[in-house]
Amino acid sequence: MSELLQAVLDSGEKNDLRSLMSEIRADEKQYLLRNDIINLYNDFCNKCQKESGFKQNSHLSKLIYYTQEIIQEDSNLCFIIRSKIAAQEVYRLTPDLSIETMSVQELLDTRDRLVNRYNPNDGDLLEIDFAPFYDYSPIIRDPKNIGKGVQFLNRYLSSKLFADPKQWLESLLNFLRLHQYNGIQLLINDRIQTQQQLSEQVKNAIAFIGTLAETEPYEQFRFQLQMMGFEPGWGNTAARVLETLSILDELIDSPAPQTLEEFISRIPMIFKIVLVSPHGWFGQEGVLGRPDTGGQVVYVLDQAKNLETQIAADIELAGLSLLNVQPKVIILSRLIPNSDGTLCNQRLEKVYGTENVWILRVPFREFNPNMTQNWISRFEIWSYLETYAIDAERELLAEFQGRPDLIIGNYSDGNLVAFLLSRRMKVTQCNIAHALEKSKYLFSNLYWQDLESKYHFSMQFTADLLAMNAAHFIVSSTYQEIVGTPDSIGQYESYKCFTMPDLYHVVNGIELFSPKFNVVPPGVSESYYFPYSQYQERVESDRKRLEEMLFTLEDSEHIYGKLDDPNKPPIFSMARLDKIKNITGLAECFAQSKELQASCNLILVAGKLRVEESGDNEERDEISKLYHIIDEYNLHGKIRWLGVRLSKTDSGEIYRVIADHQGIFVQPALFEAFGLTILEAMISGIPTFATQFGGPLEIIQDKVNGFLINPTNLEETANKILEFLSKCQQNPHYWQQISQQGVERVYSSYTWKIHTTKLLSLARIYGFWNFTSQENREDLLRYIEALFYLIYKPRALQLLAEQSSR
Ligand code: UDP
Ligand code: LCN
Repeated sequence: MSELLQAVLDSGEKNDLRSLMSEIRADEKQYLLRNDIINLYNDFCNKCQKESGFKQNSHLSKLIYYTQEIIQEDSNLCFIIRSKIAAQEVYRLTPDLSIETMSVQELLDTRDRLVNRYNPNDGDLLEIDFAPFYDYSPIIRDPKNIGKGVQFLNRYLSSKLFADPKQWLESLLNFLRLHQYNGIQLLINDRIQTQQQLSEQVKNAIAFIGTLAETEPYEQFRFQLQMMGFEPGWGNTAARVLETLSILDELIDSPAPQTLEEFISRIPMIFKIVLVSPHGWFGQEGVLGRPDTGGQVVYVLDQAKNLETQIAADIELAGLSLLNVQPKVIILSRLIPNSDGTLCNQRLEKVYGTENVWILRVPFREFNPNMTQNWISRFEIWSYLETYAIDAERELLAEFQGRPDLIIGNYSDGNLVAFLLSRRMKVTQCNIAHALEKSKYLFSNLYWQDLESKYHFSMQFTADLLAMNAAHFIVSSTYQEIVGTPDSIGQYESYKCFTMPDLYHVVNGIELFSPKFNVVPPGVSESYYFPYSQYQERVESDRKRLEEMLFTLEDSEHIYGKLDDPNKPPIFSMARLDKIKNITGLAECFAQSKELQASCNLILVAGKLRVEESGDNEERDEISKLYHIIDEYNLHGKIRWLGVRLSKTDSGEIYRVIADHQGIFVQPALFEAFGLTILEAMISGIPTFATQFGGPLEIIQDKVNGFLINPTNLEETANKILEFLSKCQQNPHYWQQISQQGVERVYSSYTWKIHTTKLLSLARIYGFWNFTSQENREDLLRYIEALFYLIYKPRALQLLAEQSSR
C-alpha cells in the first residue's frame, strides 16, 4: 500500500482522515482536482481548528499534498496519489477505511462511469498499451535522469556493445562505410575491408599525419589518405584529422562511452534537414500574433537558421568544403492561397540571412476549397494531413534531390506528418511538441465528445500518441514538459494513462523513462534581442518611433488608450490574445490594485482591437473581455493596448525601450509550455515576472534573475510587483541588478548555439544507435500504423465530410 496512506493509518490521524473523507463526500463535486483537494483540506483544518503544525506537517497533509485527484463513487473515494515524479498509485477507500489498490483499468472505468459513458453490457473498449514495445529497450531508473536520454543510452549501449568486441568493431566498420554525400563516398573506402585493416590503417594514417605540419590543409594530403583507405570527412587540417583518427584509435583499442560520443559527434552525417510545421501562418513577416501563430514560428525559423550555421561549421571542420558539401534546411509548411497580405501563398521562400534555408509550402488538397483556400485553425486540420504528407514527400524528394537526413516534427500536426514522412522515407524522426494540448484544457479527454465539434481532440490526442511513440527521439524544452514537478504532472506524463470514453482506454501511452526523451531548450535570436544597454547597436530613429508608439502616439486604428502620465514606469506584456495567455487576467490584476495604478502604466501588445476583425473565437472573447475590464474599472488614462503586428526588428527594440523606461515585463499565462517572450524580455534587460505554471519555472530562478507569479492569485501578483517597485525605490541599483542577472541567465543557458550543437549531436548518436543496435522497431511501427488506419483515419475522413458541407 502507499506509504503515505499507511503512515496516516499508523499514526493517530486515522480519525482525521475519516472526517476529511466525510467532508469530501459532502462536497458537491464528484471529481476533485489538486486545487480543490487542497482548498478542501485547508477549510477542513480551519473548521476543526487544527494548529498550523498539523496543517503543514502531519501525515495527512503529506498525503493530501501528493494526491492529484479524488473521485467520488457511491460512498467510496478513489485517491490518485503521485508520491514520486512519474509514478501514480490508485486506491479505493471505503467509509470504514478499508483500502483496496485499483488497477489502471478500474480507474479508467471509474472515470467513464462518472461521465455516464460506461456500459459493461456493451463489451470492452479498445485498450491501447505501448508498454510491451519498450520491453526490449533500456529504461532509465532514476527520475532525475529523465530527459538526459542520450547520456544514458550511450552508457548502456556502450557496455552492451563493448562486451562483444568483435561484433562491436564490425558494427563500427559497417557504420563508417555508410556515409555518402550526393553519391560521393565519405570516411572510408573499399581499401578497408576488415576490422583488422581498419585498426591497422588508422595507426598508419596517424603515423603519417604526425609528420605533417599541424596547419597543413587536408587537400594537400587527401590522396595519400585515400590510398590508405580514408575518404574526406576526417578533418580540414592535419591537426583536426589527427585528432579525429586518434579518437577512433582509442575507441578501437579501449572503448569507452565518452570516447564513443565524442567520435560519433564528429561524423559528418547530417546535411539535409526538414522541419515540419504545417499549421498557422508560417512566414517571416506579418504573421506573429495571429491566431495559432506565435513562438513555434519563431522557434522553427531560428532553429533552421542556426542549424545551417552549425552544419556549415561542422562541414568546414570535417574538411568537406572541398567537395562543395552544402547544408540545406527546408521548413515544410502549408500553402494558404488566400494569404491575407502575407507570403503564405508562395511555394518557396528563402529565409533571410541564410545560404540555403527555405520555407517550402505545400497546399492541402482542394477537397473543400471554402476551407483549403484559407487559414484553417490548428484544431481543424486533421482531415488533410495524410494526403498532405504524400504530396510533401514528393516535393521534398525533388527539392533535396534525394532523402533528407533528419525529419523534425513540430506540434501535434507536424509530428504526425513527420511520422508519416519518416516511415515512408526511412529517415530518423525527431519530435518537438512545443505545447501538448491535452493538459492545457481541463478534462479535455474525459469530455472529448462534448468538445469534439470545436476542438477535435480525438484526432489530436491519437496523433500525439502515435507520433511520440514512433519518434526515434524527442526534444523537450524543459524537464517538466516530460514529467512535471513534484506537485504537478508533466505534459507527456498526461499521456501515460487516460480514457477517451467510448473511443479507447490508454493504459500505457508513453514510456516516460525511455532514453528517447532529451531536454534541449531553445534560444533567442541575439541579433534582434539584445540588452538595452548596447546603445551602439541600437538605431536611434527606431527607438524614437517605437517610444512614441508605445507611450504617446494617437492612432485609433491600431492603438487604444491615452496615458495621463507617460513617464510612469510601464508594466509591459506581449502575447497572442488566447485565453490561456491570460492578458485579461493581468489587466484585472492591474485594475484591482490602486497602488499599481498609482505607480505604473499598463502597456499591452496583443492581437487586434476589434472583435469583428478576428476570425478566432478565443481571440474575440478576449478582446471583448479586455474592453469590459477597462470600462468596469475605469482604467482610461492608465492603459495602452496596441493591436499591432510588429516586425522582428521592432519587437526587439520595443523591449529595449521598455527597459529604457525602467519598466517590467509580466507574462501572466495560466499555463506556458516554455515562453519565448520571457527569454526576449530577459535578454533585453527587463526585470521579468512570469507565471509559475509551466516552463518559466525552469527559466527563472525566483528573485535571482526574475520573479515567478501565480497569475490566478491577483492580489499576490500585484503585491509581488509592488514589493519589487518599493525595493527599487529604496535601492536605486535593484532594478539594474535583476536586469543584469536576467541577461546573464539567458546568455549562459538559452542560446541557439547550445541548442543546435546538442540537437545535431543527438541526431548523430540516435542515428548511430539505431543502426548498430539493429533495434527491431517494426512491430511497434506496425502497431502504430494499425492505430492510424483504424482509429485516426476513419475519424479524419468523417471530419472531412463534415467540413465539405460548410
Ligand atoms: N509575438 C509577436 N507579436 C505578438 C505576440 C507575440 O511578435 O503580438 C512573438 C513574441 O515576440 C514571441 C512569440 O511571438 O517571439 C511568442 O512566443 P511564446 O513562446 O512566448 O508564446 P506562444 O505564442 O508560442 O504561445
Ligand atoms: C508554444 C508555446 O506555447 C510556448 O510556450 C513555446 O515557447 C513555443 O511554443 C515555442 O516552443
